[in-house]
Amino acid sequence: MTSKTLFKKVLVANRGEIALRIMRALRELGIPSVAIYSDADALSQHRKYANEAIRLPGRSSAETYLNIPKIIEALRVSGADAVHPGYGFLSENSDFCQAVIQAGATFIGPSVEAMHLLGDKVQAKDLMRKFHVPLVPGSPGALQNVEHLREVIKEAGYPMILKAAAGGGGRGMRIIRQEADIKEAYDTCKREALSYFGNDTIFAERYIINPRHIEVQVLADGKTGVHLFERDCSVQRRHQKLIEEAPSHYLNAEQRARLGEIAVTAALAAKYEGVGTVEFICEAPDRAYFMEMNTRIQVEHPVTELITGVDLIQEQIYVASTKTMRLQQSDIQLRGWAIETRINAEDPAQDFMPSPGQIQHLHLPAGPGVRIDTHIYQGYTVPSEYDSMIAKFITYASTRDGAVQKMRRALSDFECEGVPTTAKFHELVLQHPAFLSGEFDTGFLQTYQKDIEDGLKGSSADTTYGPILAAFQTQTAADGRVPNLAPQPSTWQQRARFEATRNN
Ligand code: MV4
Repeated sequence: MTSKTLFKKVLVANRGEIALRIMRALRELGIPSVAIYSDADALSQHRKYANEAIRLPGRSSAETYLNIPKIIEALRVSGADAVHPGYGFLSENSDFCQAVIQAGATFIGPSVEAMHLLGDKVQAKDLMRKFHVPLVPGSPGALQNVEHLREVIKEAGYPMILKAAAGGGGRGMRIIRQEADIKEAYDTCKREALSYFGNDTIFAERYIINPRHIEVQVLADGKTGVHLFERDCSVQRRHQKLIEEAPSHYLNAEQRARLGEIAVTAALAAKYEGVGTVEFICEAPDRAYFMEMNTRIQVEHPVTELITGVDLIQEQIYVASTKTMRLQQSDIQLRGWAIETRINAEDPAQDFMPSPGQIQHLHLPAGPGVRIDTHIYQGYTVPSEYDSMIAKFITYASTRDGAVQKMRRALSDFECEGVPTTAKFHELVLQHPAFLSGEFDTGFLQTYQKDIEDGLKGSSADTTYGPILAAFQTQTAADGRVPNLAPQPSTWQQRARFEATRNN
């Protein structure tokens, strides 16, 4: 594939679907992989798939996938020359990056300096301001004290939002709607920033009500960079993304190109190396503001892979090992539409309570335009120790309607017994008129919570929005017929019932 030498062996410091995804890319590149696995993951696929596997004693994240000394020891034992951190766990921890380098290996990600800088939202915004990357209006640097905050509000008005400089992902934010909120919000935000992130630096921004969350995928080598268009992640619940799609229905081609350029500017400002994501909130298609830059491969990277045909993990490994890029902007074309739903072992009818346990029966969807990234198998026990995501369903078609149709088909083909999942919830969202219209923002689930809850409570997914849905389908089906998407009864369930009777 190339005359440049790639890594000789890579340790994957993660678990679950992303560990498998990375090991598959390594295998394609001819690079042996090393797994690390906890006692809770002794029967996991990532352990089996790797060329070598090293046990990290313990079950909790703290004892295993978050334990820097244990992972560095595994790195030494394995002789790997690079570490892929995946997402979550230590992927954005600059101390881990430093420790990997200290051990003589390469961290597959940006430099310690870039990670450190971008991890501090105040520093990151100061840098972006210098490069004319648009920021939320009325957002100065760190707040010195509550008087400083009062002055800022006198200028910018209400509502305002307070965030922790070391935060991200929405934890510890405080909204200020009136003067009476100021003192309490300031004190609470500062206290929570210290206890959650070990750093009490906080900053203020004008609060944008129900923005769209649009993020741009970038790839850079420190000197040059490209963007791979955007993902729209507006369907989220309590800062957890549930559905992502690419491209965004919200942007036209000109706005898309402009946002891509801004994202590349942001990456180059940080001398960024590797794959990264520049997060924006949008209050209008031509008013997108930089929020933060994530220095990892993200959960939702497959939607970008499907619309561009680029294997982001392979490119990430390529850039990390050769320090050069083999793609330029003109190599990257947007084609079609992709949607991802995150299947979590959670019960949507019980406020998304995690539902670990054994998968008694499993049938995964497949077929054209359907990609399933997962580590689960029939008989697998979903451990209670880690994140509850058990699969990602990603569908691809030439149009948004086509990708939605495929996703609804995939979700209804899915059979998973023994562990409640969020699949049914996704079916309800994917037939909601507001989702189908594409006209929604981060307030979607709050606004339509009742519709979805009613759907979960019994009335079948197919009848919930029956009349509106039928109208939509009649409008969109090319031949004017209303397709029957009602889930078919599971033949497995019928067979199981039959066998149970027979064995009695
Ligand atoms: C905001 C905002 C409104 N105005 N900042 C939440 C996660 C973090 N990355 C940024 N977040 C927000 N920042 C200003 N100035 C609204 C949110 C927000 C949000 C952002 C993206 C996706 C979902 C969200 C849900 C609620 C709030």
